[in-house]
Amino acid sequence: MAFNYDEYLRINKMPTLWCWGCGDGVILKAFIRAVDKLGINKDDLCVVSGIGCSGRFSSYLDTNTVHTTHGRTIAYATGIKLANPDKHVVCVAGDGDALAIGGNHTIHGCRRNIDITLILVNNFIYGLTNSQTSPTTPRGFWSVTMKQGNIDPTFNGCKLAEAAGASFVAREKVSEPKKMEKVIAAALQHKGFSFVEILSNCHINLGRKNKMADAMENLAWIDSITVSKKKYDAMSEEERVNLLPTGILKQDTEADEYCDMYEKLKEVYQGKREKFTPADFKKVI
Ligand SMILES: Cc1ncc(C[n+]2csc(CCOP(=O)(O)OP(=O)(O)O)c2C)c(N)n1
Repeated sequence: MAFNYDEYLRINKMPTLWCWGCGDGVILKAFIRAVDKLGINKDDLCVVSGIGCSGRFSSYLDTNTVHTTHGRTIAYATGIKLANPDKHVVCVAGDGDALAIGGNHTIHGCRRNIDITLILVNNFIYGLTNSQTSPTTPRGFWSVTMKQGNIDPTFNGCKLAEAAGASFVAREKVSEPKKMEKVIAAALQHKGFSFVEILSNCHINLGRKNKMADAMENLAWIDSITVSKKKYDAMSEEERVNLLPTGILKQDTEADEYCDMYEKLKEVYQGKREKFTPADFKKVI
């Protein structure tokens, strides 16, 4: 029997505001299937989204949701997670949201290794506001703010997350919905900051002006710039240029998680109060 998504959706919000063929719907469905497969109770889940097309996740999902300000998902999610360390807290944000205006928050979420999953929906452009250059817009691409071609160097979100200290880093693409579901499930199960970049199409605001007339052409372009981690690892530096590896790129299950450390610190401090010494701190980390 076909999977029934209704239980996880706010049906009264349907149809979505997403353009016909947008990858956001494919990601939403993969996320729902991952949550269902893991048997996560809707009451034990909180989805925090920013502003943008991807920000609509919190409108459509029938769970605890917060639709926050542009670029601030991690800040809100950090508070939610610290107050509810036993809940799954998931951020959904676009490339503009998580890497431009919210880049600082993303870096520090990764650095703290707080147990939050960030699903970065990378469609290589500011989608909702109609085609401004984002940190992932490829060089030479047309955008409404760089009509002669984008000259900005391109950010690699996964490399950034890895360097900043995220203990789980993965990349997938909407043309591989099953793999995407698996990677999201692995991220939800991982304890620590999990950074999942999903490469998605925006054939309306990126594609049409960049010789990709429809969703399929946009997806074919994404296929042309991606390769599995296994193949990528076997390539020379020269062959890797302009290619993005997909799959789980990093997973460290030993790294200290922020809420755990915070709880331990609280426990030791409460037993000691003003008698708390640096030696007591050593019991925490
Ligand atoms: C503080 C602030 N700055 C700018 C905006 C305008 N704004 C709304 S969405 C958006 C960009 C969305 O692009 P992205 O984050 O890549 O998400 P997408 O729409 O592509 O999913 C911008 C600039 C805003 N709402 N708030």
